[in-house]
Amino acid sequence: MPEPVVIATWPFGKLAADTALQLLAKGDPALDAALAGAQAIEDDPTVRSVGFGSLPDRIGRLTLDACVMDGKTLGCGAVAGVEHIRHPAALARRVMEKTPHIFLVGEAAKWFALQQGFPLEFPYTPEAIREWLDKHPDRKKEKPADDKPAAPLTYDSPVDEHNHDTVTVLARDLKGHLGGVCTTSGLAHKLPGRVGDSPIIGAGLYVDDLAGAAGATGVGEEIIRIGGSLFVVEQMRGGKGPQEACELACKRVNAAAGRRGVHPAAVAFIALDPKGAVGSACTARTNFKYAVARGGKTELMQAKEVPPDA
Ligand code: SD4
Repeated sequence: MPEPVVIATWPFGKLAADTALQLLAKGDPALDAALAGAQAIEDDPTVRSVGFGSLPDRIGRLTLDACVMDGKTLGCGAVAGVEHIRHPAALARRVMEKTPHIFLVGEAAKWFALQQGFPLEFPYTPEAIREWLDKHPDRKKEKPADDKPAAPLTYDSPVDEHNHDTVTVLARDLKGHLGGVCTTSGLAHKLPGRVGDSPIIGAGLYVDDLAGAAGATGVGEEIIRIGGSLFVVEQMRGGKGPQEACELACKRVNAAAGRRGVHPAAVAFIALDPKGAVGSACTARTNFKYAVARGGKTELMQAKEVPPDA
């Protein structure tokens, strides 16, 4: 019988991996287990980049993105830019199961959530608001200095590249099927309306029982640019192992940055193949750690960095 395996991004992914492994051991399907793992992180208010308690965008609105994918059927669902919903990954799953579509966004995704019985919530925590205000000192003032109108929003200033801790959870169940979930609040201080890789099937996540599963974290623009997770899965379909597949994706990110004459952004990939082997790699100075759960225990691993000249 196939051994259950989970791989999840970042040290906080340990909770996701533990949670998912327990369910897999009872015989739950891979997607159910991955979703429960991801939801444990969405509910953790100390994680400021996923679900409840995340950091808002540039104008102070907290919007969430997520997607799910079932490796047996290639069923998938996604939501982006959703406000006031605590569990966007579960909502993405409803899109997969209850609609003929794959991707719902913004207000309409929220209406769908309400129609599906999800509660409307106010997922802001005092800690997240305080941290947000520290980056936006002008917003602390009751009125702008000298009564001048506040400066308008600019569209060119950088986002916070250091808050990039999406949780992606990939799981293999006792039947050998694969499932994956990716959920995030996106880059902190992002422009309103900005969507990263995380809810995009093929960018933040891709899962196919016949080839493997992959997920991404980091600066989503660079992951979308190379079609990151699908790229990793297609490498595995072509015979590469999960480790090499992730390293090749990082090389793609590096090469794409080189073509634009910029330094590669912080990006990381995780992968799980149909036999249960795992791999991970990241671009230089990303310092990416991930959790792997199997055989009743969960370990934190350090991903191999792929320098620009590799
Ligand atoms: C995004 N990839 O929205 C996400 C951000 C993130 O770890 O935190 N990734 O670009």
